Amino acid sequence: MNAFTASQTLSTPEIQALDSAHFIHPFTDHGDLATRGARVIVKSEGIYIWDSEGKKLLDAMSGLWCVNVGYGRQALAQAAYDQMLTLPFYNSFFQTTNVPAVKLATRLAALAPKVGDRTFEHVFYSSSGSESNDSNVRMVRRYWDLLGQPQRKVIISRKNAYHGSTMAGASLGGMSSMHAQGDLPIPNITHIEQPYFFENGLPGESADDFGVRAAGWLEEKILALGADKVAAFIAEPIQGAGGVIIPPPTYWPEIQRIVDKYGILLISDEVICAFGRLGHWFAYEKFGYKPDLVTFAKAVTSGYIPLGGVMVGNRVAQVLIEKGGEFNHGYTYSGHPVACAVALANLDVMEAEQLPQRVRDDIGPYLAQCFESLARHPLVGLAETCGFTAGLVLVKNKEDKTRFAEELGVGMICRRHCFENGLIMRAVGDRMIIAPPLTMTRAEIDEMMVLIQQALDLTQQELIQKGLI
Ligand code: PXG
Repeated sequence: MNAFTASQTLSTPEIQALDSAHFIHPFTDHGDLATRGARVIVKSEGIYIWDSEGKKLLDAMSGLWCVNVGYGRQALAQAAYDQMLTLPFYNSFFQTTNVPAVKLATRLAALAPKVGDRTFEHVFYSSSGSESNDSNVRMVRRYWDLLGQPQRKVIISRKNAYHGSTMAGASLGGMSSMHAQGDLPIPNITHIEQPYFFENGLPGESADDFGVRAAGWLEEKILALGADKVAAFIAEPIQGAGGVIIPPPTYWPEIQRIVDKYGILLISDEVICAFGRLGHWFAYEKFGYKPDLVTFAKAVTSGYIPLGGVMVGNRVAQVLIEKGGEFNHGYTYSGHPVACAVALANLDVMEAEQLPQRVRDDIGPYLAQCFESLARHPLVGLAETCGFTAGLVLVKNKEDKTRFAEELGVGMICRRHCFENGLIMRAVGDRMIIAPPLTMTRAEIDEMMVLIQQALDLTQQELIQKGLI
């Protein structure tokens, strides 16, 4: 294909051919993509996106758990424009700082609630969730070195967790398909089983009992390793990419008891769960636990520009700052002024429209009610919500909850019907999940529910035609 000018209009097949020739996508089988051509997304507004063929889609995944304030917000674009003209970039390495980074750190410190004796007065910036979790590994190791316990190196995580895609992020994550490529995890990272009651609960066991038992796997692992070798435990408040896995209410209090007992650090990876998704600015508040480090990214700017970071709690900050000397870690874009300016505008919108409260008191409970009705669908074995995210499990037999064979790819069939019918919903195996913009009205939720219901009906029809149910 010849070179083209930036303003030249390209047809969809031309874009697809160039995409296939030059763009390596994340997590993509390119041989397969080349045969069908990538879907080209060209514009957006509110809760909708449009592809290059003019197809309108209701985006129930907020981009990728990002666009909490919805698409098309002038204030965020204006903040980026103004900041680019004033100071598009300067680093914060050599005893310099910039105004948006300072304002945002102050603002985030004010938004992160104090729990017990934990306060969050400090922020470390990166540009993504993955980088933030790499920083967490560096900070945790530095913390224990400074306290004279360098043997405390092991970080415990969970299977089916997602903590990013860099070497440390993918190692912390518990996705076996990622570990299988590239000799992961790196040393001193280990995983326990996830708190997934639907899959791992025993016959007759209550969800509450399961929650305590699942947290107990952490204590077993600590004892097997030797408590003096364990540096930290990292977990998502609810697992997002793993399929919106919501732990029973007894899980987090028991985890807190265990980390306290052995003095290990607790990292709450809130890349998906913070900024209103679960009805609070930060999700640890909802579950009432006391993290030492809180990872954030995505919705801090509603995805309008890359920004991530870590809220550093007082326990770690005191050691790093008071005993630390120079911490030899940081990124060119730590505290990027444009990203921080957009984040400030985004937080203004969230505050003005009270989005966390809206999720907690209005649209979250309404979504829960809608999902209760969805649970009656013959294909649905479980439907659950937490704040403004939800998951449902497609089952072959509703009575005994028999699952479909994995190779049938029933989740992907449902996802195809969603797309063809104008809805973006994500499939994680046979768990169908959503995390829509927090600006959705009740009428828009109703519209989404109709599309979900239709996709389930169409999936059911296809499975009947194929003789699979
Ligand atoms: N932690 C958590 C909890 C995440 O969800 C990351 C870290 C990594 O963030 P970055 O910005 O480096 O991508 C994430 C990212 C999915 C999906 O399919 C989810 C994520 C990323 C890509 C796909 O649900 N979450």
